[in-house]
Amino acid sequence: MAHELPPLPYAFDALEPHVDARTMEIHHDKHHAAYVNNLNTALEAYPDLQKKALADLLSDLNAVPEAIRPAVRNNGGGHFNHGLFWKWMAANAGGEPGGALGKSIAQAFGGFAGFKDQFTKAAMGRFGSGWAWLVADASGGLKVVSTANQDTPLADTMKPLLGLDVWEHAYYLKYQNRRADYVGAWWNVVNWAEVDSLFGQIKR
Ligand code: MN3
Repeated sequence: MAHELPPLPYAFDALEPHVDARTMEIHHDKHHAAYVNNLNTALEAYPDLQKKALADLLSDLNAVPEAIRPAVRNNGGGHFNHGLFWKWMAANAGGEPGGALGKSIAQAFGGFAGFKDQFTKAAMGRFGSGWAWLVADASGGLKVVSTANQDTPLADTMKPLLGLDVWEHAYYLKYQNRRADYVGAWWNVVNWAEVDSLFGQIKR
């Protein structure tokens, strides 16, 4: 069965003014769609791999034949990361997480401000294209990490709880070279309800 582009869970302009409609349209309809198409093309001759869940493929890339491993890593990673990314944003969102998630973030990073600072540093420090992440490691501990290109934390047995796309295609139309402005504005659309839901699923 072929992988499919999930619909954006809101209108293109839902995240204005922080993330602009034109960027969302191209990002979802062109960039994410291309990852899905390229992944399906790579898997065409591998019916067994088509049946595997995407997260399973990406968690064990060494099990993917060398001939298509880079394509699966890049395009499968792109499909996986963006599928989460759309849900990590919402209109009328932002603010700070409460409950058990808020407490765990405060404990791990010395407060929400400490977390925001580490995450922003990871987003700004990623040279070229990639992602900043809040992840849970194998023992459930919270960490901030960064990956290059479309690499996912899954490959390092970490579960992504929140991720920020810092590829230029995610912000260039509105922010040009000002990644810091994009990262700063993005906090206004973070969908903490989705992060909280993922947090509830991790083993601790
Ligand atoms: Mn992207």
